[in-house]
Amino acid sequence: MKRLPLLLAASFLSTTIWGAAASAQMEGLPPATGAEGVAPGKPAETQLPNARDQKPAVAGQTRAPQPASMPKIVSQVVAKDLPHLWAMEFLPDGRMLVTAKKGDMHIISKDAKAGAAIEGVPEVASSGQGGLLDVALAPDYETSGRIFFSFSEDREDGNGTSVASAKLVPSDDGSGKLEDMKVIFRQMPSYDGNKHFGSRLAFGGNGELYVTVGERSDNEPRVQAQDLDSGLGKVFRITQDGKALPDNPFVGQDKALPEIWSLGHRNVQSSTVDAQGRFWLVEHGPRGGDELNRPEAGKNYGWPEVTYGVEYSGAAVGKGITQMAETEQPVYYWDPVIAPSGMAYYDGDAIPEWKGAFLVGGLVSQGVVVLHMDGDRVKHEERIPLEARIRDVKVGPDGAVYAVTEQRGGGTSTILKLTKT
Ligand SMILES: [Ca+2]
Ligand SMILES: [Ca+2]
Repeated sequence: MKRLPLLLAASFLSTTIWGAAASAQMEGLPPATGAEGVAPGKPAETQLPNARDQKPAVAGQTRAPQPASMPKIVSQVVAKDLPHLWAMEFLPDGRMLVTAKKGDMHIISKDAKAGAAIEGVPEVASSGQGGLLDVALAPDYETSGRIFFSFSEDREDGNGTSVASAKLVPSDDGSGKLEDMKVIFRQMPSYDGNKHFGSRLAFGGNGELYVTVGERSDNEPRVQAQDLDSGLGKVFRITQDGKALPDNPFVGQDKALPEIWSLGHRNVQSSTVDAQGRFWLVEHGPRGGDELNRPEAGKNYGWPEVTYGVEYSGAAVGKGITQMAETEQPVYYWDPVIAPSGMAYYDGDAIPEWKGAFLVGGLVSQGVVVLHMDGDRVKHEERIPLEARIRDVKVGPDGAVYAVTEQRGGGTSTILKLTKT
């Protein structure tokens, strides 16, 4: 049986999740308390913005101060030398289910070994930013065994993000297979490109599935983020069979896709729900302009007509407009970008300072961004530097935070465990 080379490199694996921990040395960084060299009460971001003349629409919409007191956080390597991962979820028994960008899915055992690739995963288009992307467990996974996953799919007329559902049947040897696999939803139209596929999957409080995608990046497709007859640059809200919810905002409207929940999004690789079951996301902006949003039914989040930040060339995006009455302001934005991927709502007890905060992975900021909320506004932004691109973030059943790293251009991934000292 094929096994991935995988080294166990931590002795601090919680026995509640991982069973008896093997003895091995700890790897990680010295404890971190917020952004390096930045005093509490000051914004973690110290670099100049790319768009120097842009101003936030409301106070506290960017560069929120760090909290007055921050926990000391240590990171330990839970598993390393994994293939290039994209997403991770905890199974109810404490094992991890991971997706690898090139198209494999694995279960990682409690002693940190990755099982052989799970059978039955469809072909994925893994060039550029494509691949096997997010995975989510059905709300009734414990009885149904069903999982949902997103991937970039080769099609006759290009490619696009698709969502599939299957029953995961683990096997005794640490692998497993997918049964009754079906593609339940396809983002349309297809496009011949390899950028901005999104995507994340999150279930709302009533079992509805929120699917985030991208607008395919290039100038020609990206303007479709504003078009209701296009699936580019949207959030979709669908049933577990891939159908539009009957109370979606554009159901019954001429030339509008009924699955659309909100529009005007760029490329969304971070989403989660809060304690009330409300859906939140963080989207990749242009150069400057990553955004935290709580998308509401039928609302327009602006891209590419209204945005913070500038083009990668330094030119204005469109007319350089940051506010317009018809579009929603982000709850919060970053310039320069963090490059968000992965998001979790912290409802654990192990790090009490983070209770009710959002945790966001940063590819460019190379760590976890902690957003402390005051109602629906960001009150404090804290950063946990990890010296690695963070692709996904999850809260474990032990209340620790788990971060999935990646290396640019492929390479391997590591899973880090963050705990309070
Ligand atoms: Ca996920
Ligand atoms: Ca926006």
